[in-house]
Amino acid sequence: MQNQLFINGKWSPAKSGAIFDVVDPSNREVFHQVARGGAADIEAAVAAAREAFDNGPWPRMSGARRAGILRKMGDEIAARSNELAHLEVRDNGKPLPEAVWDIEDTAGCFHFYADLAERLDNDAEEDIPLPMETFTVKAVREPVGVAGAIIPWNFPMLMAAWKVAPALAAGCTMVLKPSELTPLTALEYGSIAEKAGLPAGVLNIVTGYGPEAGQPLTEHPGVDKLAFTGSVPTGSKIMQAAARDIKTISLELGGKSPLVVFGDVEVDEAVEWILFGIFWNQGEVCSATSRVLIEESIYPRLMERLVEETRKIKIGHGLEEGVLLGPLVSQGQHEKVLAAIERGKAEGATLVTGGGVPAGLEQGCYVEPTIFAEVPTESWIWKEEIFGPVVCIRTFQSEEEAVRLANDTRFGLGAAVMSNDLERANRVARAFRAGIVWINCSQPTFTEAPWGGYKQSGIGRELGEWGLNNYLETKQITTYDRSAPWGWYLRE
Ligand code: TXE
Repeated sequence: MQNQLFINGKWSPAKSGAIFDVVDPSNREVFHQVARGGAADIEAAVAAAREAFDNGPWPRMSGARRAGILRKMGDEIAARSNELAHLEVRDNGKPLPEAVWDIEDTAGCFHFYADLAERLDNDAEEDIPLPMETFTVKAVREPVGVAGAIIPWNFPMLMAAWKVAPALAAGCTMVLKPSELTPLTALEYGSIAEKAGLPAGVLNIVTGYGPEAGQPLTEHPGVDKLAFTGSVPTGSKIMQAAARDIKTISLELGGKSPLVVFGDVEVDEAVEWILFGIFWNQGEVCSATSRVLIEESIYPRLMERLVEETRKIKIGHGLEEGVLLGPLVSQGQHEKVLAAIERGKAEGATLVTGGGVPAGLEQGCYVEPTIFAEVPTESWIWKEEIFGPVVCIRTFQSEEEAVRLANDTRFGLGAAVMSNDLERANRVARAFRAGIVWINCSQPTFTEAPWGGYKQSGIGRELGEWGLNNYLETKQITTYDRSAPWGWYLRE
């Protein structure tokens, strides 16, 4: 387990010498300590990234050569998947099979962007057709410069990959600041980069707290682009910091995503996706379908099965066989989710099941899978992101009412609809004001497809070609055909 900062290809303690604790959420015990980076470390990391961008080989080498190194990084992640998944369970709490998915997706993300880096050798220049022959114009795509990436704790290694892989593919250099709650797998990128032969200074990693390490990164004039995944209030601060120097930004923020279930679906099919939509990764998922709208005709039967299956969910340590719900990431998140449950009760929502700390698991940050029904639309729990295993349910009578309730939110990240009538499902999918829409499922995510939100859920799209474009500038190069007549001032 690494515990130092990775700057300019070297491991070093924080300049202040400070460290912070890494806590296992399954028992609240400190099991490691890492460097507590601050403004001086960010200064060194940005200087290294700046030098690597302005004078180093990385932005200047062919896409194919960058692809070779990205592929090696992906291969190394895949080769270490078991060890990295175990580290993720210890740091974040999630069940091992879900951590294994994360690491497989992380390796896949590096392989995907390796292919796109290679394609850039042909795609980076495009001739723009003009209605005249006096000029020829090319659009040329170039790396945006030094990227600052600030990532959250819910998918620590994967959320970093969504930024590191496309940024490196584009030819950017970067400074990565992981969440203080889950710094361990992010630090492993340092040794992965070393092994793959990534030039020094291209990827720098500074662990530390948001205000101490994150903020100086967002405010640094040497950073050209900021990429952030996290909460809306922090996203807003990052946007303000970016505004001062007109940095490009991409933001992936929170959500309160709806899942609309029409009465014509099989009850058990709906139960499966409702459960997966809110309880995988302990509900600590930005796109979790945390508001479920059920057509009245199917409601009693569906609720009965939903409650029955929810009560069967095995809660426990992420390494225990068969566990589907691990502890929440931290003491703070645990308190936040339990407080939200109390608030829901006080606001008049009906607590159908769960709502507390599971018996026998008091030593960790565990919360029972919780269902609220008849949740008032004006209540806090209906409107705000809880980011835990808590689902809010209401009924609806018509398609129009379902769409109106689904869209009545300041967020717009995900939305899902289930119906046997695909025409209706597609109509509703298009009526949703959200960036990611699922039909007859909830949550499946693909490296190839665009990911991001409408409204307060963010700005820009990650993954796929969109993710690469986040890290590219477009330059226009216009060439004058000197044999053609011109002369504005120097006329004959
Ligand atoms: O988020 P923050 P927190 C939501 C979720 C959760 C809530 C709070 O509802 O309960 O946010 O979680 C860094 N300048 N999501 O406090 O603050 C911080 O160090 C620069 C949704 O963990 O957004 C961390 O690396 N950086 C989400 C990152 O921002 C700053 C995932 C995220 O932390 C900073 C996580 C500052 N001033 C939480 N302050 C999603 N969309 O997936 C903090 N940071």
